[in-house]
Amino acid sequence: MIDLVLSNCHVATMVGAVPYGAIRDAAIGIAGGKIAWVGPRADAPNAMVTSDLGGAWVTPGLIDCHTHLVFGDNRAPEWEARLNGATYEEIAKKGGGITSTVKATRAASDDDLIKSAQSRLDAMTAHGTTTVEVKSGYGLDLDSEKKMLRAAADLNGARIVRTFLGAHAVPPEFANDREMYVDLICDTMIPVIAREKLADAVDAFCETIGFTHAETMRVFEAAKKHGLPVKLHAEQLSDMDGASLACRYNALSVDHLEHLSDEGIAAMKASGTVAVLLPCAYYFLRDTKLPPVEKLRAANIPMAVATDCNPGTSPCTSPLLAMNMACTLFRLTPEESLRGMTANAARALGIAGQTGTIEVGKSADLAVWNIGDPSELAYWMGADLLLTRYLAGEEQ
Ligand code: DI6
Ligand code: FE
Repeated sequence: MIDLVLSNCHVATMVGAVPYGAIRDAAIGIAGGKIAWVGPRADAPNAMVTSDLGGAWVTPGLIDCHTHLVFGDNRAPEWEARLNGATYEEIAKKGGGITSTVKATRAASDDDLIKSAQSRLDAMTAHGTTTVEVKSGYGLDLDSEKKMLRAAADLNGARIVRTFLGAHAVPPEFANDREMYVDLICDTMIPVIAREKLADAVDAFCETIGFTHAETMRVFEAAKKHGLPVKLHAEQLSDMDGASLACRYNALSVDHLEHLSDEGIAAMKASGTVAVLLPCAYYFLRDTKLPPVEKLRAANIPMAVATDCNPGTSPCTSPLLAMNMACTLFRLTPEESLRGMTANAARALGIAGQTGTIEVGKSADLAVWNIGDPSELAYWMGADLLLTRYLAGEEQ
């Protein structure tokens, strides 16, 4: 029996060959929190309840597949310093940057972390997000990393996918012994986090100001040993050949990719790894090196788009703004940007069987929009286009 039919709507299923997988004048049937039927309104099944959407568009609920949503304080002063000429790397080397957020995050109570992250999540969900990936990586000791991951699980209003990012920066107390910090990640943090099921994947920051290729490999070995899939911040500020490394571990995604090489693209193609593009970080750092989108497109590599919400390089809580920037800055088409925030984002999180498209059997995670065409989602900047959301069939 169908519980609810959403009727009198246009549906961007994001499946099939027509643009947006669109079905006009459509209906969606929901049963037990899942999509049970989708098709032309004239053929819709009977249901206990029918809701008339008045000609609105329905898309899959948006999936923000790369965020650092949980953190203490913010870095507005550092941003001002950058406006006056300081670079991100200079600030990081002086103990600012990620390290200053680590200090604030360690000092924050569970409650502080949850409250501030919840208010950012509320802004995201108001723009149609139904799934958010949340990384740790501002604790950098076992207890503080666990505190972040627990805070992420306590957030309300969206499906939360958690990623352990202990290899985000070397914390100050290990500044003179990086190897010991990598030992701690591999021998203590990953085993505990895997055993206590506090994360769904392991990420690392492979970068001149982050971790070397060899250190990243050690982290991935530990993840593999403990049954956790990997992803990587790769080729953001320089080409460290991180994408190829990650693909040797069948990474779900490699993220940023401004400096991605042809070898990296070939490796991604072979391993089916998703390219996660983060145009808000590119914008906020006033970067000029564009990711090789045309080559990714030509190689048929699935591209996802995310906010990268974090206090240092992307204080962005709008998935729609990320889509707009993916188009204006990176030259994605509006359809690619929506696919990047739905179907391909689900792939980047390994949850494509559950959400990300409007297909029978998937969770009824839906966003209902006040627009005349799906391209408007990426077109308007800062507009409130969302009419309502459904999460597992429940109106939010
Ligand atoms: N790359 C980024 O853009 C963020 N983390 C990372 O590895 C920035 C994190 C920060 O500056 O706090
Ligand atoms: Fe990031």
